[in-house]
Amino acid sequence: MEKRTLSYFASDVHLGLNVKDAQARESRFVKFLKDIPAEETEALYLLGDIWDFWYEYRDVVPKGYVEVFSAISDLINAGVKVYFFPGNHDIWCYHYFESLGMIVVRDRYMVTTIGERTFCLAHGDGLGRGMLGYKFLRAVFHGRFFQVLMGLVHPRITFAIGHNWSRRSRLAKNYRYEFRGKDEPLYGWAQDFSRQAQIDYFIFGHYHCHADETLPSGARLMILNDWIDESPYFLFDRKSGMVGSFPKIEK
Ligand SMILES: [Mn+2]
Repeated sequence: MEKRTLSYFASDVHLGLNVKDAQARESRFVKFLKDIPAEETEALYLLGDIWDFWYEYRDVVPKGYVEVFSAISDLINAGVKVYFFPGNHDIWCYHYFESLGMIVVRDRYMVTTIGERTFCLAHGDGLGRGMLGYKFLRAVFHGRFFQVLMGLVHPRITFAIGHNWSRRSRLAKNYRYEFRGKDEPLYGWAQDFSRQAQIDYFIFGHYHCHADETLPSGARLMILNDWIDESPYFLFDRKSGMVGSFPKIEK
């Protein structure tokens, strides 16, 4: 009997974002990683925007986050699979995360079976109808041409642009999103998807709010909140199913 039965899901820690207590947020994330019981855990899914701005060059990576990388590395060495889904803030990772042993998922979403349940996992940006301007930008940012061009720019400029962009983001202005349920394009996307494929759980980040809805198909759509004010994660146990969200969220 496999003794690793736990899977953890977290997203949108936005490490490096200078909002509220950034250092305390990083410490909370390190504590979360260290508290994962490695011998009982099969996987940790980091569903995007773990960094507020990540840009790596072929031979140069952003400094800092030593404890984060060390905690992730400890989990990997203890046999936990650590998946990293680049979000819209940390898409510019190339080889560094893989070199640490993380499994980087570059597809828009990943379908996987854990125990007897099927999961569809993604950061969640650019899924659903509309958002054509956004999808275009996303394709440009992910494209080779843009990446080669950016690689020629001095880090001081790249990071100035990145941090300026992040200061202007809605998050920095303490904007709170309300998930609009069935009016949300993502909701429609998940509903359509689960008509073609048997999915038990959709888990996404990106929206910076908590949501937990049952779709007409019967699938459960769960959205992870960000780490600005708390340290949210979902936990699935092969033995007992979806244990739910932590900290407990009142509906
Ligand atoms: Mn985010």
